[in-house]
Amino acid sequence: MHAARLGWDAGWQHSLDTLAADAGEGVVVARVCRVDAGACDLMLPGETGVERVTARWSARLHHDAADDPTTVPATGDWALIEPHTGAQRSAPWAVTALLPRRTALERLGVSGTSDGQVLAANADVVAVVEGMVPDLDLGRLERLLTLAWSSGARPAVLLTKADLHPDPAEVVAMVTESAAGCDVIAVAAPEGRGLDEPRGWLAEGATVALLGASGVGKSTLLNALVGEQAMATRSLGVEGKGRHTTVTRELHLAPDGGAVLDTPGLRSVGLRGDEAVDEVFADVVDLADRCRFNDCTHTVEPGCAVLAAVDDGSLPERRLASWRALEREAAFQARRSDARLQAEYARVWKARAKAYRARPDKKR
Ligand SMILES: Nc1nc2c(ncn2[C@@H]2O[C@H](COP(=O)(O)OP(=O)(O)OP(=O)(O)O)[C@@H](O)[C@H]2O)c(=O)[nH]1
Ligand SMILES: [Mg+2]
Ligand SMILES: [Zn+2]
Repeated sequence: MHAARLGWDAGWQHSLDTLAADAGEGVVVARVCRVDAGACDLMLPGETGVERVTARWSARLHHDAADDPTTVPATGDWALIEPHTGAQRSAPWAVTALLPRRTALERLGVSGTSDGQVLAANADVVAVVEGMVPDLDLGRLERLLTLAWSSGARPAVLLTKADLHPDPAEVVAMVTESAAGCDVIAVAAPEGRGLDEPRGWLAEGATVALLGASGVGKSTLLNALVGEQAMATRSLGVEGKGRHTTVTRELHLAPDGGAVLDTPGLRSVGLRGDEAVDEVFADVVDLADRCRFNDCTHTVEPGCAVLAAVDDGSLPERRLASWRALEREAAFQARRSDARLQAEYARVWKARAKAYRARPDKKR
């Protein structure tokens, strides 16, 4: 069955049955593999293999997106599409609904509002990619890991360019301290080193999203994993700050199952406020639990276990500062965004499913 090739399983079938038990003829479910303004490319299981089609948003999707931009189809989404009435040749299909997401990798919207932007939908693994050279940025890694944990997917860290570093094992050991609870893997793309584990995730049918700054080697990894030049990578000699090689988020099928979702390097990744900062800093949170005072601010208090750990060198001061900064940012955004709006997220999905079932234009 070609649908399984795209990540379809019994859970998605159930979700489809719930949403569109009485969907009309001609309704097809397909997976979004690339998003442009107002339209997207999707992969759908066809007679002879996976077909690719283009679809525009239906009027209802446009309407919903005005209230909440996270409801716009994102790469990795499962979408219901229907033949476009008055078929435009450019896009003969219309996206009418999305299946509720299992996971969503989100960042604060670029406009600086509390609305999020979905970078990847329905990823099973979010791999934070960081280069061992020239400069491994631990603070950035912690920030991206926070998003990865909050997505609901399994987080992992891929440290690229291990072939250029004199002691990759040392880097892995250092990063492991900042990435409790997830695999930290050294990768050297030219030698094919470190690819067994990601290949294992793909073999299980997982969708793996690659997240990281520009130039760290995400598209190089994608190409190594899908075994072709699926995505252009930066050529030698054009290395430089501020240059992005990948500009779209794209989903690519791996040869033996699973899919890889490549993203453009992010310039800024603001937190939305509801992220799992504590997951990334479990070690600091553990220490804080052992402070003498419940409301310890870990600045001047006697009996502060956090400060004691910094003193004896077991907690790097940099990590404490990073935790503080991300906590502050998350708390600030949480206050800004209407807490009730967040809680209504699930309600909105439900209402949308109901509206879809009750739509007047339903074909019989
Ligand atoms: N030596 C070595 N070079 C690598 C490795 N991974 C990536 N590179 C090089 O790093 C440069 C940037 O790689 P890309 O894959 O284009 O980086 P990217 O993360 O996709 O960048 P954006 O698309 O701008 O976000 C290219 O010149 C790659 O050849 C690696 O493991 N070892
Ligand atoms: Mg790229
Ligand atoms: Zn304390």
